[in-house]
Amino acid sequence: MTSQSIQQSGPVRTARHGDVLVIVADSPPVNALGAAVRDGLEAAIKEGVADSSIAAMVVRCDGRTFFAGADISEFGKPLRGVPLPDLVNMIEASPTPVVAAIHGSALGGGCEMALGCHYRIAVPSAKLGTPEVKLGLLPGAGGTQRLPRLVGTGIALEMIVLGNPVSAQKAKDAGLIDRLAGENTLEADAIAFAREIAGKRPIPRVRDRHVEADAAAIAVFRAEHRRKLSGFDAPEACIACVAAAAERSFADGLAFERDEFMKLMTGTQSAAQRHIFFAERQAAKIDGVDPATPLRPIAKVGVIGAGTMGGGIAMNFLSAGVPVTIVEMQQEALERGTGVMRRNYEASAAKGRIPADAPDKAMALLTPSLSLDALADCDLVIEAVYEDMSVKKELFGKLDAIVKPGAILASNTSYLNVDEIAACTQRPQDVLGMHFFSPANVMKLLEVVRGAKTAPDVLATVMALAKRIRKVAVVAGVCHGFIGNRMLMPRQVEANKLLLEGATPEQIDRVHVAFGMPMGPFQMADLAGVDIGWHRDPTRIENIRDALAAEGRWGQKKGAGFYDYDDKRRPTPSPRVAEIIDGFRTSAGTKPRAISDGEIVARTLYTMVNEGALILEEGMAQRASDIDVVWIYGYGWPVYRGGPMFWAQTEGLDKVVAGLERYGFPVARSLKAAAGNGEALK
Ligand code: TC6
Repeated sequence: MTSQSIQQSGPVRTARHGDVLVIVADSPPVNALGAAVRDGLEAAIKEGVADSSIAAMVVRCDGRTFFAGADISEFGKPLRGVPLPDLVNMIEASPTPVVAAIHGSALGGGCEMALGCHYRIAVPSAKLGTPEVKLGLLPGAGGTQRLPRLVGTGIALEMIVLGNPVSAQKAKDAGLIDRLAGENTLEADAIAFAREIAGKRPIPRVRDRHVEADAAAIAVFRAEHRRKLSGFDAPEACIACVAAAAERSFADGLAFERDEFMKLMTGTQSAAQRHIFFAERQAAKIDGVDPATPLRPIAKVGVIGAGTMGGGIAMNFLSAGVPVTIVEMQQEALERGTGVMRRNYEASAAKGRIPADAPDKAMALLTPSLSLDALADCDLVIEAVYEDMSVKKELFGKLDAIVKPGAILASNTSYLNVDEIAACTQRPQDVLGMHFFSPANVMKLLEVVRGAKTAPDVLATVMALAKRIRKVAVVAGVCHGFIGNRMLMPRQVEANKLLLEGATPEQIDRVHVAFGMPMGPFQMADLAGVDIGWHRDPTRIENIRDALAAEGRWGQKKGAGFYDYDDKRRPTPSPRVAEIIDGFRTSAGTKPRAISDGEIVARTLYTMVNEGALILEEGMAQRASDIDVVWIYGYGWPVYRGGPMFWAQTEGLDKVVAGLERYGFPVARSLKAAAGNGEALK
């Protein structure tokens, strides 16, 4: 039946299809449930309820997705319009049945809205989820009370506490949706479904259901995910709410959920996690480059070097369906490298992370070669060879003569001057840095290094490509170590000085781990290899690291580094390392003193913030939040602290400045000014 009249209330309109009222929200880009949408929905539901000729209602969205959640940009601001929990309750209480018709993603408040509806139908490609926990929150519009009642404690824990969405099929199997629609016939199928259920009584309401308490499932879940969730406040609150769904009445459960939600909403963790949500999306925007800049097509990629880095880089593209030509100097190295890639894929398939046929599919897109000439028709070539300027210069000179005009040439250097590399070509406008982090097929961060002459469309193309290969990319300027490694340097220098002054590797690492870092500087050195960057002359011992390297204490791989390791790679403090450190103290005439944890924080973490401020002053990062993104995605900075620049803000910039001054560091001008004015670093 065709629609008879259309009513519009802000971003929400209604259309009558006989006795079914179809309510359509249209609020690009993702139909977030902002005040105008909520008010429009409330008005539309009221319209349907008030009209006795309406037997059922359908709620759906225009655009690319069903409601992707509450509008995060409204959080922390005064509430406008009908609150989302009230809207969901009102829909659930409607005497006229409501069907949620889902495409794209029903996330967070969007999923909770669907739970308030009486029936749910979704296209097969749809996803449903409650990712609030990733924003340091919980599903605070009744989601923690309704979801367990509908799908049981086990699946509710997975969805609410881990924040992972489920496919429409899984949702159907779990009872979260009632029916699958045709991929392209959602509205028609939803209307037909609405007619089918229109007369059914009683109207099914999730609030009326009961879920059995399942303490065992909660205990197992907690134990299984303890490590992953440690340090975060929201997961525990989510678990408590899921437990409450079984233990309390619906009304009490809702009240409990509200209290827990408000505690999280007003805490620093959620503020940090929401900051990162927007920071990540902001990072994709390039200052001074028109977002409409036409991009260069990238259909084929070349990678030079089939070592750990080159192989990992190549895998990103293969996994995204982009053919790769990989070049090595020797047949043996080429075979070893491609063998490692295949084994990595197979290990992922064995763990069920990728489909069983994915390794063959990916590897079929790979062309191994011993000749640079094989790169002639690539649209992008990424060099991942030994970190040596003369080697890179020679290589880029050769590439310039081989690779087709218009192709982009990228270096994976971690420190070297991209402008100097670009100058070895006739096309410096086509050259930039693509600094991947190891393991390159896993780590999400990509620093895209903009050279002095890099063309805007080259930069824009690589930033867009990063999204295609599911990286979080950040634009960096040309400076030693770019953003991340440059900030690592003062931390490293201070950590080593602290050892000489009286701290132990264990103490410094403990402070960093307690802060939330996955490991401390010395644990990291042992994992990466104490010999990395070592001059390889065992007679030249200038610092503790040289002494360890000279003794073959190269870290975990040798069973000894800053720590001793057993055969299961479990670390214990090393008496030998203590002896070595003592030796350095004696020869420097240093009397060890007790070092406080606070001093370690100031000297290893405040100094990073200071370096970040310098990076901003020099224009080497576009914005402070980009620096935060680098540290979250490249170095495991705890997301609930929002990255170093955000954390400095929560710590108090004046405290950071005072700490730096106390230990004699020259404070960056911008940091001092921001602290003085009570402003944020931008
Ligand atoms: C919640 O629901 C709490 C409920 C309890 C209440 C009591 N709000 O990611 P994209 C913006 S908490 C505001 O690039 P995609 C985003 O910033 C929420 N804005 O797109 C970006 O803006 P820009 C729970 C939002 O296609 C633009 O939309 N929900 C929101 O790669 C495009 O985003 C979530 O956590 C929002 N909720 O991915 C879901 N969502 O263009 C969060 C997006 O100005 N969203 N924006 O930079 C997502 O996961 C993804 O956006 C996506 C689409 C999967 C929906």
